[in-house]
Amino acid sequence: KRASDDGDSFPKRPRLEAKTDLTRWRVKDDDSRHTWHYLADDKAAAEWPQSYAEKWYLNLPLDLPALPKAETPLQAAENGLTFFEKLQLPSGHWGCEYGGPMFLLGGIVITWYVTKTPIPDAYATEIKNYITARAHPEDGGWGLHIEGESTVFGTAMNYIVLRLIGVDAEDPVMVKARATLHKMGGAVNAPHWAKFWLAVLGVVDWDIVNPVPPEIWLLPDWVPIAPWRWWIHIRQVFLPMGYIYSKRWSCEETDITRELKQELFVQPHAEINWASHRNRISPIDNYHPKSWLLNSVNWVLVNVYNPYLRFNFIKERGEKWVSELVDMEDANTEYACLAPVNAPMNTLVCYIRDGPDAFTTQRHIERLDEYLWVKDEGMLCNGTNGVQCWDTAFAILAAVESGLHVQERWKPMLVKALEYLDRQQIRENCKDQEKCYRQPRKGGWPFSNRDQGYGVSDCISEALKAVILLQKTEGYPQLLEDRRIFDAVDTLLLYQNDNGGVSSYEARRGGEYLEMLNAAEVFGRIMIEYDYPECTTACVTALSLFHKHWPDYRTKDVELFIKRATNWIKTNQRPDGSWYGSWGICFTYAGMFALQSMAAIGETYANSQIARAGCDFLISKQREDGGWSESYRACETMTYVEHESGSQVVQTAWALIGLMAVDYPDVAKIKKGIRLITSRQQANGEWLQEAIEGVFNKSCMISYPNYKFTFTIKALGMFAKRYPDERL
Ligand code: LAN
Repeated sequence: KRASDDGDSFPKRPRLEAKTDLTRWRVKDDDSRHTWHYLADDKAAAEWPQSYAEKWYLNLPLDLPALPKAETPLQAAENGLTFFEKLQLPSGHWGCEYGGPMFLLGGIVITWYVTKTPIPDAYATEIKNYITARAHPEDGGWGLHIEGESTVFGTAMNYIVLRLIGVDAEDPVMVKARATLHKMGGAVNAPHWAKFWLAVLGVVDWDIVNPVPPEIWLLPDWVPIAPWRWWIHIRQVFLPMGYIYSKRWSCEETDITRELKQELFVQPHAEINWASHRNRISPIDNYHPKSWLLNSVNWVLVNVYNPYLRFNFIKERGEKWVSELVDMEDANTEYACLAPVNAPMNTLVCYIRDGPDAFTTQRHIERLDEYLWVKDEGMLCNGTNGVQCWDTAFAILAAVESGLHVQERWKPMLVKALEYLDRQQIRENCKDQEKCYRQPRKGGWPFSNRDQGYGVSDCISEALKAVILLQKTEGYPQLLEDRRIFDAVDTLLLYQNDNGGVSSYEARRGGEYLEMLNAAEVFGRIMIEYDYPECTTACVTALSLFHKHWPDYRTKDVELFIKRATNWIKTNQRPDGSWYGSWGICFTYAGMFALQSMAAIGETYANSQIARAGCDFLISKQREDGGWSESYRACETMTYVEHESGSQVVQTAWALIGLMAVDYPDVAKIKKGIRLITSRQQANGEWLQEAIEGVFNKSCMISYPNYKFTFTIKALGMFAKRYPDERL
C-alpha cells in the first residue's frame, strides 16, 4: 500500500469535507503573529473558548445586547467603540481578514506541494470553500481580485490550488473553470508570474518563462536600472525568482501534475513549443503590456546571452549574491518576509539550496501560515501578514479625536493598544543595511508587525501620532522616552522625495523610465516609488504634531519637510479640486488626507483656494441621503465613479473628516452625512460590512474591515467636538 497518492516521498493528500465546523476555529495571537487552528477535539475546544473577535471574523452570532440608543453623535461614537473594544485581541491590537487579491494563495499552496508539506484537512477544506465561493458567478473563473473579471492569472492559479488540495477534475466547479480557462487560450496565455509558478510545479517547461537573470544583481549601483532602485515589492519578488529561474528547478512529476498537463492547455501538452509562448498573454491579463525595450532585452537574453555568453562563473556569482540577499531578507524579517509573494519564493530558495530539513526551510514553512486567514466563506491568503499596527494606530486616533481617551472607561483598552505600539516599534536598523539596500528603519513602525520589519512612511506617521497623543494625555504611561520618538522622526525625515512628495517604503531611487522594464504585465506603475498624497499627508500631520511638542528638535528639517510636502500636495491637486488616491478608494480617500494636510498648515475653507476647491469637489459628490459612495472603478479609470449600491459608511466618514478638518462651513450638509453614518449603526454599536475599501497598483482591490469602525468613530468624534450641542 502506498504511503501517499503522489508517490512515496509525498505526504498523504488532505481529506476534503463539505465544510468545517466554524465554531472550532481559533486564531492564536502570539504578539500579533496570527495563526489559525482547528480544534477538532472537544476538550481542546472547550479549554480555548472562541472570543468575540473570532466569532466576528467568522460571521458567527455574537449575541450582544442592544446598547442605549445614541441621542448625540458622541454617544454613537461611544457605542461604536463599545463594540470595537470587544474585537481587541489579547496583545492589544486589532486583527482582520485582509483579502481581495486572488493571486496569492497559489504561491503558497504550490510551495507546500513541491516542498512536500502536509496540508491539514481543515485548511484544505476551507481553502476549497473560499475559492469556490469566490468563483465568478457567470463563467466560473477567477480574476486578479475578488471584484474583477476572470483572467488567466486568477483562473489558472486557483484552478491549480483546487487540484493540489485534492478537488476532482470532474467536479462541476472545475469543469466550469476549465472551460473558461480554455476559452481564454489556456495556461500558455498566463502572465509571467503565473508561468513562473507553473514551471516550478513542472507543468510547463522553463522555456516559457521570460528571463529573470540573477546576474542583474551584479550590476554596479550607479547603473540607472540596477535593481536596488526598484520598488521594494518588485525587487524582493524578482530576487528569489531569479535564483529559482537560474536553477530551472521543477518538482518531479506526480499523478496530479501529469493530469494538470492535460487540463490546463488547449493544445496537446507534448506538442507545445514552449519557447514560442514566452510572450503570449491573454488581452484581459495584459494590463501593462511589455515595452519594446523589455521585449528586445528578453530576446537578447534568450537567444544570445543564455546560449553563448552566460558562462558558469557569471551564473554562479549571480546565484551566490542573490542567495545571500535572500538570507538577508530572511534575517531582517525573521523569515516572515515582506509579503506573501516573496515569502513562498524565499521558502523555495531555502528548500532547493538547504534541503527539506534545514532550519531555514522549516522556519519559512511555519511562517507561511501567518498569511492565511479564516472567515465564513473559508480560508484565504491575506495581502500581508496582517494590518496590526495600521489599524491599532487608527483605533487610538479615533478615540482621541472623540475626546474619549480622557475617560477612565476607555483607558484599559487604549493603554493596551499603546503598549502594543510600544512593543512593535522597530528598534534596530537592518544588519549591513547598505549591503542589502535597505534604508534606516530604526524608530519606525511597520504596517503589520515588527517581525516583518519594513517601516512605511504613513504607518510610522499614524503610529507616532497615536503614541504622542496618548503619552501627552495625563494618566497614560510614558512608554516611549523622547529618544525613541526622535528615532521615529529621524527615520521619517528620510522618506521625502526631491519634489517634496512622500512615497511608501523608501524614498524614490530611480526614474519613471524603469517602467519600461516592468515585466509583471498585470500591474502598472510598480517599478519605482511614486509620490502619494496619503503618505505625504500622514507625514505632515505627524511632524506637525511632533513639532508642537518638541519645537527644538531638528527644527529646520521638520519645518522644511512640512513646507515642501504641503507644496507638493498643492501641486498634486487636480483642476476639479480632487486628489487621486492610490491605497484607498479613491478621490474620497485622498481628499480626506490632502485636506488634513492643508489644515495642518492653517489653510481652511475660509482662507485657502486649495481647501475650498477640495471641499467643493467632495460636496459635489454628496448624495441625496447625505452619504458618499465612490466605487473601486474610480481607481482604474482615474475618474470619480459612483458605487452601484449607494452610500457607504466608510466613504462618508472619509469625506466628512476631510470637510471638517478644513472647517467646511455648511453644518447642515455635514450633519446629513453624520446622520447617514448613525442610521447604519446596529443596536449593538457595530456597522456592517459594505463595499471593498482599499486598492493597490491601480487595479487590485483589498479589504480593510476595521475601517468601518475607525473612520466612522473618528468622524462622529470630530463632529461632536466641533458641534457639541448637536443632537441626532
Ligand atoms: C499595502 C498595504 C498598506 C499600504 C498603505 C500603508 C495603506 C499605503 O499608504 C502605503 C503602501 C502600503 C504599505 C501597501 C503597499 C503594497 C501592499 C503591501 C499593500 C497594498 C498590501 C498588499 C500589497 C502587496 C504589494 C501585495 C503583494 C503583491 C505584489 C505585487 C508583490
